[in-house]
Order: sequence, then C-alpha cells, then structure tokens
Amino acid sequence: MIAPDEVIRHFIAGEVKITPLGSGHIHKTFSVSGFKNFVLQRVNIQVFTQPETIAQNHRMAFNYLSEKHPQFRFPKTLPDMAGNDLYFDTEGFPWRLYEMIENTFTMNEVASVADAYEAAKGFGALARNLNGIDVAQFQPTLPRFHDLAWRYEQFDEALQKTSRECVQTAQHEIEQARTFHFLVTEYQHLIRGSSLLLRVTHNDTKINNILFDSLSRKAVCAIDLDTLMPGYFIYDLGDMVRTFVSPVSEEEKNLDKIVFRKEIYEALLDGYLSEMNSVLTTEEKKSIPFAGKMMTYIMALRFLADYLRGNTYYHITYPQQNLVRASNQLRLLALIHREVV
Ligand code: GN1
Ligand code: MG
Repeated sequence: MIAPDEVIRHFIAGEVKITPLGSGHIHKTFSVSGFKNFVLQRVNIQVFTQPETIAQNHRMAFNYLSEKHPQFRFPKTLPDMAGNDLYFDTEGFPWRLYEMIENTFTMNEVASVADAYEAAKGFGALARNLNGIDVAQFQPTLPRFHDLAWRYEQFDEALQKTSRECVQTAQHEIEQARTFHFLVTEYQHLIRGSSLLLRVTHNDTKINNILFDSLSRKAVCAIDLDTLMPGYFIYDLGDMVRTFVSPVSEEEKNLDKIVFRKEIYEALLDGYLSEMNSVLTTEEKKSIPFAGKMMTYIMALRFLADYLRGNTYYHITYPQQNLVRASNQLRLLALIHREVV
C-alpha cells in the first residue's frame, strides 16, 4: 500500500502527522493533523468499482445543499493539487481528502434517549434537506446495495458454493436466516406496489456515522457519504433502528447482551420524524415498522454470506467474526420482529 504520508503531498503542502482513524469495514481512513485537520481516505476499489460515482454524487449533493440550505453542515472535500476530487496513487487506488469537523465525537452504541433522538434528527435533517434534489442525476455507487431480494439470492449462492465444513459451523445461523425469508416477500410487495418514493438516501446511517458536538451533544453532521445514492427512506430509518436500539454493537459475541430498548426506538422515531414528518407520504409512513426488520435482516444475510464465501468483503480481525456478526444480527432481528408491529 502506498503510504498516506506520500499521498497527502498530492493534496496539501507542509508538515503533517497521520494516524489511522475510525472503525469502517471497507476503506482505509486516516486522520491528518497539520496547519488544519483533515480526513484522508483510500477508497476500496474491489467494492466500489466506479469510485468516480462517489465523488460525483457527493459534489451534486454538496452544491445543492450549499445553494438551498447554506446553514446545513455537510462534509466538504478538498481537491488534489491537479484539481481532482480523487487522487489516484501509483497502484491505482483513489484517495479523497475531507475537512475535519472539529469539536465533535462519535459513539458506537447509543447510551441515552437524548442521543438517539439527536442522531436520528441529524440523519433526518439530511434527508429533509435533500428532498427536492433531482434523484435521476444520481447514480448508484453500489448497484442493488439494499435490494433485500438480491441479498437473499447472494446468500443462497454463497451457501451452494461453500464447503461442507462451513455449512456445519454456520448451521444454526443458516436455519435462522431462512426462517425470516417472508421479509423478502414483504419487501418485494412494497417495492412493486410503488408506495415508496425514490429519494437520495445516505444508506449507512449507523450510529457511528453521526458527529455529535463535544459540548452540546447535538448532532452536527452526518459523515461517511460513499453510499449517498438513490434509495428508499426505509434504508436509512432501518439502519438507525438496527444500530441504535441495542446497547451493544454488531460485534458483540454475548447474545444475551442484545436487547430491544423500546424507549430508544421511540426516541429515534421522534427524532427522525421531527425532520421528516412533513416530507414522507402517508403511504411511506405505513412502512415504518418494516424498516428496522429489513435492514437488520439484510446485514445478517450479508455477514453470513461473507462468512460462507471465506470473508472476502468485510475486514475481519479473527476467523469467525462474520459468523459472530451474523448471529448477533439474527438475534437482534428476532427481537425487533417481536417488539415492532
Ligand atoms: C460497512 O465500511 P463501513 O463500516 O462504513 C457497509 C455497510 C454496513 C456496515 C456494517 C459499503 O460500512 O453497508 O452496514 O459495514 N458498507 C458497505 O457495519 O458495504
Ligand atoms: Mg460506510
């Protein structure tokens, strides 16, 4: 890998200190401190085969928001010295540089109803401010990313191709995953029924993608915009449910620690709807209870498929990690399914 210290010189001049940043599963991200602070990221081109689309979508959203909602905080990128949004290193990897948003922090689990409300309001504000933008101009950065039917097919395909040993180890999770197949049917009905409007959605609204103000604990800005693309509101609302309601993250091995916190669920709905209530149609609102189930199921299927495939997609630090994540998400799904009607 080309060193970030080498790459940064193509963006800015001067002395800087570079350290790894964040807990993302896909890209390599670094914090850059110098005369100002920045975030430097190497895009994973095995996953994002058309990285230009990330830059294009970001630019269109940035321009729209700067014009229509100039007070709204949205991450700014800095071009390289040749004026490009992406700098390609000598190995062919694209890099992006963002301004660092100062005096903020992120969290991996939601600790209080106030935090749940604030974070959901933050993602809701992004959705509301993007309402009205021309969706047709946006390309998917990852085609069919949250298409539940396709994710199920991919899981099935991975299952057909995997080793007998893997099937045995993951037996329990495979069976559990199958029992929720009815959600795929429900998803297909929803999409075919055209009750959901195509919008520009964030598509990765997990709790650690919102920046909180260090002093006020208010949501300042949504980050991680590589999946900003056409989508349905349930994708964003659903990923909030998935990552907010449990006191532990998708990495937790002890399934007994996973619980559905009703008060957090209600607070996140309140926060999101404080921004989106007048934007969503009556038909869309009928899908609110489906959102969390769908997104938790999709992540269970994706983690499980990756385990069966031999861990080719998500970064892992130990061999069973994707199976642990899948098992965690399946437990959470069962709880959401029981509690949300
Ligand atoms: C990935 O890279 P990261 O951590 O921002 C994934 C999301 C998942 C998430 C699960 C492009 O996001 O869809 O919800 O892991 N992003 C991509 O933690 O696959
Ligand atoms: Mg992401």
